[in-house]
Amino acid sequence: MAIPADVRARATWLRERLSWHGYRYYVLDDPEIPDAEYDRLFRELQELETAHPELIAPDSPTQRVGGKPLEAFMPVRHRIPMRSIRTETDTGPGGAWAFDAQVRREVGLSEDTVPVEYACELKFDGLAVSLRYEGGVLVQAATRGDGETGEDVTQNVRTIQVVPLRLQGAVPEVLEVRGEVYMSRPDFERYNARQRAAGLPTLVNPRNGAAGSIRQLDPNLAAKRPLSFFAYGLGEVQGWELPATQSALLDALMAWGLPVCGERTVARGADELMAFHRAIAGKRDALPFDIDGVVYKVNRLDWQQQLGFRTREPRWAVAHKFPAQEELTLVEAIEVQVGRTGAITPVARLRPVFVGGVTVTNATLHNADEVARKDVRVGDTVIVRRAGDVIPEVAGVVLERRSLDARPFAMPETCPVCGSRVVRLEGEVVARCIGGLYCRAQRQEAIRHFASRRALDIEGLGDKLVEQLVERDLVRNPADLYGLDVATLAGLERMGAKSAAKLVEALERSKTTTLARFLYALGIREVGEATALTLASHFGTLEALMTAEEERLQQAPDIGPVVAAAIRAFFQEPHNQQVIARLRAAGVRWPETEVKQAVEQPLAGKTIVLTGTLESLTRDQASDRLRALGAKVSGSVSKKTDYVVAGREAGSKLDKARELGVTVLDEAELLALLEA
Ligand code: I6G
Repeated sequence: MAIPADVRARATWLRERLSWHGYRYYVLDDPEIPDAEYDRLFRELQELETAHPELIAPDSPTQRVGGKPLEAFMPVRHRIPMRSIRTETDTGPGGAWAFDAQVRREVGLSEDTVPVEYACELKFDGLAVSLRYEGGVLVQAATRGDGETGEDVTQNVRTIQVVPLRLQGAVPEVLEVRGEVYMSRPDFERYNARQRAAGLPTLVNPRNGAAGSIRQLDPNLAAKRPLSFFAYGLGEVQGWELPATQSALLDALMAWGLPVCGERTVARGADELMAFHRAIAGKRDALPFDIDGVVYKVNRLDWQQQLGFRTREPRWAVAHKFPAQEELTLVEAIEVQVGRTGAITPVARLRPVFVGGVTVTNATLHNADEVARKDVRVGDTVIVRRAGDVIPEVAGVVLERRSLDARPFAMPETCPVCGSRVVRLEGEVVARCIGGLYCRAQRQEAIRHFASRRALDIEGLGDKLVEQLVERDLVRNPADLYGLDVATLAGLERMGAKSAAKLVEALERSKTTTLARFLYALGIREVGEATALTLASHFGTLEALMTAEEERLQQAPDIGPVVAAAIRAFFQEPHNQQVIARLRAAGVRWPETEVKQAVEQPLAGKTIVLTGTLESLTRDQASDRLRALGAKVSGSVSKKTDYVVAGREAGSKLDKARELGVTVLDEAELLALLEA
């Protein structure tokens, strides 16, 4: 039966709109319509295609996942070989100078002529692929393989949302786009957290995540591991005249709707190459994906052609490395730490190793299941990974290096600190010491948490001091802190009269706080910073919260039965009630005006990012005050950010704000906003 013309037209319109909105959402991170509207259009197209299967086109957004599992990947011969790029391992300026000198020599430039122009890009830590578009439609995706022949991974690459199934605008007849498939760090962390919770194997690093997913024979499984893609070059092209430069080529790729990384620039001469290297090294931890260096390419394509190739590598490009984010080291011991809630966490004590810019000596192993799953043993050689702001991790064990006397870990049956029993409740992955506040480690952690920067922020009350205070039984709970005097403190190790006096002042200062910080500081199970904020603004007063029944607690946003039960149990405990009463009697207080309904909050709905150093208040203080006025304070800049507040030495976040056209405020403007 012929498909009515209006149905066909509607399907075409829906496909185009969905492709456009997918591009806005995934590539530009700047959606034009709400998710619910996108979902509605998507469902409408799915329904039309189900009713009229003839309407289904390979570039339909409904067709990203759906292929059958493959028996094997078919070989794909690259019409133009996929080269790898030479790596410069000298991570200092020598790397940039050597490359510039080689290029100048080979293009025949003398010392005193103008500097060579380079396109500077990032060296993504992923998997190289080639995407072939014919008539603007994605027809094939292949891995690099040996450079001459790769594997056909079209089904899996189609599941990557940022890869357009159809290019936008006037496109060449044939366009092969070369680039890198990668897994973002947040996606990697989320994936591993889910796997850990389900007791399943974790990924060693995002690169393995990307490679494993691309080489997955079942595209439905591949789609479950979210991947991304950046385009950086071309293979075969028909029906398009190349522009004059690499940077213009990248602009053209972007105009066709392909994702090109925004962290790129054009540099002139070796010093500017090095400046790019330094700038990116400084931002590396803040990027949402792993890179292992930067790439310099001679910008003029005619010079690239003239320079040609040295065996397999282009002479016109080089990857200038950064220090590694993964290294090998030895597990010298596996010990356990007792946390604030009694959770017993195995920790690997490592032979010191420099990785990701710091010397790492410890890495958490999370819990006994994780140790068993990774099969980490004392004496093993392990891969340590430290990337981004994430704490160092044992990513995996090098089994070939295992010696016969490597010793497996066993969870202790009693707490190494207080000797109480260690139990693991059904359904929990964590083993806990049942000692409660009898356990010195738990007391210590509770005090440390209470004094921490984001809680009552007691300056000068460091870990060693807390340890002494608890060990000497001077402090058993947070309220005892406010009974300390200069004479007692001055008698402690490494404390003079001056630092003792300073600490007493800091204790005094800490008494003026916010209800949200106070709630967070109490260390109630399940109540982190965000929940504390919700509770403070929902209940308004501590008394209202302390007397609320579970049902009433669950009326607050995002408070479910588990959290409600934990809060209720905490406040019903007489010991906790006493500590709270003593804290209040000692003078711990917060402004009653802190709590306002959303309508009265002048910054409700605004997202604000703070960057750089502020002169008149700390970033935490600024965040508190902004939140109290209803703003959401975020750590990263996107198109959805309303303001970026830039203090002294603001870095990449300020650059990103300017790039995205987000309003930037200086400190004076921030203060005006807070006062208003
Ligand atoms: O492996 C690579 C990573 C990044 C590249 C590359 C790149 O540009 C940003 N560019 C080329 C030309 C090649 N490999 C061969």
